[in-house]
Amino acid sequence: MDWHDELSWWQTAVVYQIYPRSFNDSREDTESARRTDGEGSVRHPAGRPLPGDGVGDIPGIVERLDYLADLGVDVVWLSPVYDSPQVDNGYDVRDYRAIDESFGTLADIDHLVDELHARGMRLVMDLVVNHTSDQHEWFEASRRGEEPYDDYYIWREGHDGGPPNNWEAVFGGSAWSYDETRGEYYLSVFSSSQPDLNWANSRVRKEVHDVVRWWLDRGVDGFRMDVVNFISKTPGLPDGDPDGNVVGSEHFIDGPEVTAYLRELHDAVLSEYDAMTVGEMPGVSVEAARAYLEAGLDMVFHFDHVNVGVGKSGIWDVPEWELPELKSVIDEWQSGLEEYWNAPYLGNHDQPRAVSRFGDESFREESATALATLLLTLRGTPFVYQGDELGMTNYPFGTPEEFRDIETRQYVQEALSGGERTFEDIAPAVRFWSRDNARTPMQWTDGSNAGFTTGDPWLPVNPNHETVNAEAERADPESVWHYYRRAIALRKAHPGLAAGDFDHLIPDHPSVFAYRRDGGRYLVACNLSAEPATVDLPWTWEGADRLIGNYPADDEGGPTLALRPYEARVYGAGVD
Ligand code: TEU
Repeated sequence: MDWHDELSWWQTAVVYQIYPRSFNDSREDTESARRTDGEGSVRHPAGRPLPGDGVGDIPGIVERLDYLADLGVDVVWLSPVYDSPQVDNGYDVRDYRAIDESFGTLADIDHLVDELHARGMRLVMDLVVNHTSDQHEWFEASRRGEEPYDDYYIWREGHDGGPPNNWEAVFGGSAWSYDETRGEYYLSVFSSSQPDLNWANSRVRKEVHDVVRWWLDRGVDGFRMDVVNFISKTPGLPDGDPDGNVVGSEHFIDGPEVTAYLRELHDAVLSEYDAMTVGEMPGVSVEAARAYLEAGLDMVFHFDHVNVGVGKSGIWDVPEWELPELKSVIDEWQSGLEEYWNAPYLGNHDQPRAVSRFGDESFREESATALATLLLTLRGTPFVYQGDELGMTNYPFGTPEEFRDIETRQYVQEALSGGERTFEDIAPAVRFWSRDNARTPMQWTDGSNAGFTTGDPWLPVNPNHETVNAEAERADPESVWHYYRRAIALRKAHPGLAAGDFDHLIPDHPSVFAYRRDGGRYLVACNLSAEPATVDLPWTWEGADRLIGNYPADDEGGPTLALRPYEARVYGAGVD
């Protein structure tokens, strides 16, 4: 069967996520430009370029497109670049039709689309429409009670001198904030500067449809939809289970109208375009995911694998987990969406670095490449997070002041507010989980600020950029970068790896993740531990070829494989 005829462009694609703030800074710091020349015009002191502003930007992305084309990725997903006060680094949108000045202009994004398309690549934007910024003009009008905006957000009277119900925000504290101007509480399930839109209001839904159409007409190729399973709330907003992890979340996750809203968005707008959609869905189950895919979404990001080992108290404990748990979660999703499509990922801008989370920093290259093998041989469309192709790791954070992320800062403040705990008590979990780990600047070179900026980077650069950087890795054929490149090329050459079925082997094995793909045409075996492991695998070894491996080949393979620490191999039988 010729898979190419069957699959849509986004099914054979490899997506690369860019966190624009941390990718590449190409723009001058206008403040320091003014400082250098008291007259306000720009002058280059003694032939030196002006320092960058320390924040990545869209022209900086354009500068690196050949790097991405060379890596072999097909689609770029940009975390939000819309106009925003940046309280949550752009996940708080002030204007959906404007670009934040720290990132560039609409002309810059048009140029980015053109340059991507010229290379046969596509652009997926982040659509953040569960909430807006509290500085969005809709919210400003809403808090003044102006029609029709008065009902664009979720406003309620207080209850017994407190908030309307017991719901908590994902970033801590009550999900309600009192607004003096309006004299009512508004709902915000992330931070108080991110008020939730009232999707029950058809005008709000129409506004979102218009935004989506506006961007598609501008030439973008799809959307990653931020927390899009949060848009429907239980009518009447009843109290949540007080023992819940995030109290009330059962009333704002996978709510009663959510699939209807997504179906409506699909039918009204998306169905007219050849666009790709992926919904980010904390707390989603396989069964709920099927309903979302039936409602017209192309893919869903679930959280079950990134939450392996996360206990009842949420993410602020260092997770303890065993490999069979991770394997079983991945199997559950691979098998459970057999009739649909998956969106595998191991890292993003909210998660620890994949090597630090699922691998081992002392086997950095081995574990980064083993994880690459896993990511790129699962069924679905894989999402590679920027820097993972270099094997970037968590940052050695020290004091609480070093963190920038609103989620981390709010947690630290809340945890220390009782006076019972010190920062050292919570530091291991904070250092492990902080979203800032994934947000340190991309490591381009071993030079100053890893070549990310000529100014002061908004977050410090990981000191390991001296060895972990794109320039050094591109010059070394044995590097993590080259392995990613080969694994991406392998996947492209074998669409059966993208679309064929997934058959889990040895599920109880404590250290080896092994599976067959595509009716047994492929065998993948990854030792995800620091100890050697020997396994017998049921597979057609006759005429089998080793397609890729992250160690030098030293045996012919099968049925008994002796795998070294974090060794990964892929075999094919009867494939070209
Ligand atoms: O993330 C949703 C989400 O659930 C995260 O808050 C996640 O659970 C947490 O960060 C884990 O530490 C999306 C965006 O990806 C995130 O960057 C935003 O902060 C959030 O929505 C609000 O828009």
